[in-house]
Amino acid sequence: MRNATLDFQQLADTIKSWGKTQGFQQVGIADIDLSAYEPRFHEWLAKEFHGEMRYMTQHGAKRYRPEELVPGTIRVISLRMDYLPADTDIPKVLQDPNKAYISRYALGRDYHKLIRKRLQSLAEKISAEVGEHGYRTFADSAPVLEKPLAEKAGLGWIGKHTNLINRQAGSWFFLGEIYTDLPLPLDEAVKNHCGSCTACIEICPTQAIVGPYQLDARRCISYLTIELRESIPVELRPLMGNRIYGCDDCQLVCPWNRYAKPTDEKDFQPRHGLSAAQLLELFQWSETEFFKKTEGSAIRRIGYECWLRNIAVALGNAPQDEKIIAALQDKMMHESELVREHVMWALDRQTAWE
Ligand code: B12
Ligand code: SF4
Repeated sequence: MRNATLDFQQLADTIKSWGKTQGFQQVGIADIDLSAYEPRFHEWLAKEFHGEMRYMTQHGAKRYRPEELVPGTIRVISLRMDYLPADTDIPKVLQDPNKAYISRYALGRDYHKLIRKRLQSLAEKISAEVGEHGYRTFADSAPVLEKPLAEKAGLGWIGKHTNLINRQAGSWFFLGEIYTDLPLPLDEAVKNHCGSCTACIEICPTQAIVGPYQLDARRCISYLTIELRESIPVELRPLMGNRIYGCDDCQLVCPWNRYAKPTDEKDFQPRHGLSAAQLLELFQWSETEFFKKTEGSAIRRIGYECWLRNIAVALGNAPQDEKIIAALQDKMMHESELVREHVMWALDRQTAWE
């Protein structure tokens, strides 16, 4: 039974302070009307910007109608968790073509499980306070339009690079949600502060931001290195540089990230020296080593084949080097056709000068 004498304003304040004790930096509350975002979502799909991410086309209206995903939902509690580790010396790694750039969100433990566990604890605390209530927790784990919900909940605005930006915290954060049937008071959306800045659009190595607020995922290095399981389009490979897992360029250049604070979350700290590893060292990991060293990390999801594929592209982009040529030659007969094809491409680039 639900406690009939609830003060929902007080409950919302309490949930926000509990959210902080669970390691979230901000909590906001939105209603479930995403009708303003629905046509844009359809446009994005119609242009095929989702590429091979078929999961974006499935689930019908559930993605933009929360009450269809979880019947009874009337509010969404949206939460932000910052992930930027301190001292990872990003420019130094990005500018060293022999080093592997891994996007900063993926250096530590996989955020999906961690955030859902924290959300579950928070939801259980709410249950203990209010009695029975309907809820479900998400962290990039279901058809949920996380950025629009967070924008409505006042956590920030969707920037021109399409990530959510917060005036005090930049954009280096994850989002998570609790869908609930509690009639909590709503937070107000904040204004968009991108102004006339187009730095993210200009810096994108593959020109994936085809217009303000419009991302053609098929060109985005994050998609190419993480989501795509096939051959990387040849014309995009030279533009990827040394980015072997995800990409952060559009966030790095964003002026609002001057205000981002590094996380002290233990689980988000870099593991196995992945924040500045040598490409050659990672390329030489055996499959067993790959699975051992990526245990509990989001990187594991791409599998060993795509790991080698991505590093081969970066080695093809590195300056000519005998050691690189030897390492590539070593994998010319790899059992995976995908790996062989990217290794041959890289070898052609490495030996083009001879
Ligand atoms: C699919 C996906 C991707 C795809 C596509 C990205 C994208 N922009 O959609 C790829 C693989 C490329 C990707 C990359 C990354 N992702 Co991602 N991704 C998702 C996922 C699963 C769905 C996003 C989605 O719904 N896309 C659909 C399209 C239509 O959305 P959209 O491009 O944002 O378009 C909307 C708005 O821009 C707006 N809009 C469109 N046109 C216009 C025009 C105007 C004028 C206006 C005002 C608005 C507007 O309406 C659209 C509909 O809502 C979410 C998790 C989730 N369930 O939400 C994580 C998520 C968005 N990703 C996240 C992260 C961290 C990343 C990366 C930074 C990872 C990395 N370092 O490599 C990059 C960033 C790349 C980038 N510039 O966006 C975080 C973002 C956190 C934040 N601060 O915003 C999320 C929320 C995951 C999480 N739980 O934390 N991702
Ligand atoms: S993540 Fe990289 S490739 Fe993708 S839009 Fe941003 S700058 Fe471009």
